[in-house]
Amino acid sequence: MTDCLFCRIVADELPAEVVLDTEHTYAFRDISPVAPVHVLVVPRAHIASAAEVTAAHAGVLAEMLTTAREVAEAEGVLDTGYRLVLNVGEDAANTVPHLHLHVLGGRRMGWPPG
Ligand code: DGP
Repeated sequence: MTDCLFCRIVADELPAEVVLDTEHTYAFRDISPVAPVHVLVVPRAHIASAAEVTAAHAGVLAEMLTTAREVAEAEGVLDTGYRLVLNVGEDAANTVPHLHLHVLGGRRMGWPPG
């Protein structure tokens, strides 16, 4: 989708600090980090949100999780732990309509989230 922010980042039309680049996913640093490690993992192909996911997306979803693990390892938080967040819809403060997994780490996080 040419008017989608994250599609444009994946297509290298907009700059981003890329952390990992795999066959079906792309990982780059969040522009407004809320933790020392804050990386977004997105599918290269446009999926609007987690609410749009179907069984046909199983492969790319699994790859998002393995990419997240590789990000955690590369960023040095695999052993200390990391949080994976998918925001869906307005109440969850979802702002970008392209599926993205937040990989957060490097500090102790509370539960439940605020
Ligand atoms: P969400 O609230 O789950 O929709 O998160 C969207 C995230 O995307 C938010 O943490 C900020 C980040 N973001 C928004 N615009 C850009 C951008 O242009 N570049 C990068 N790297 N991150 C962005």
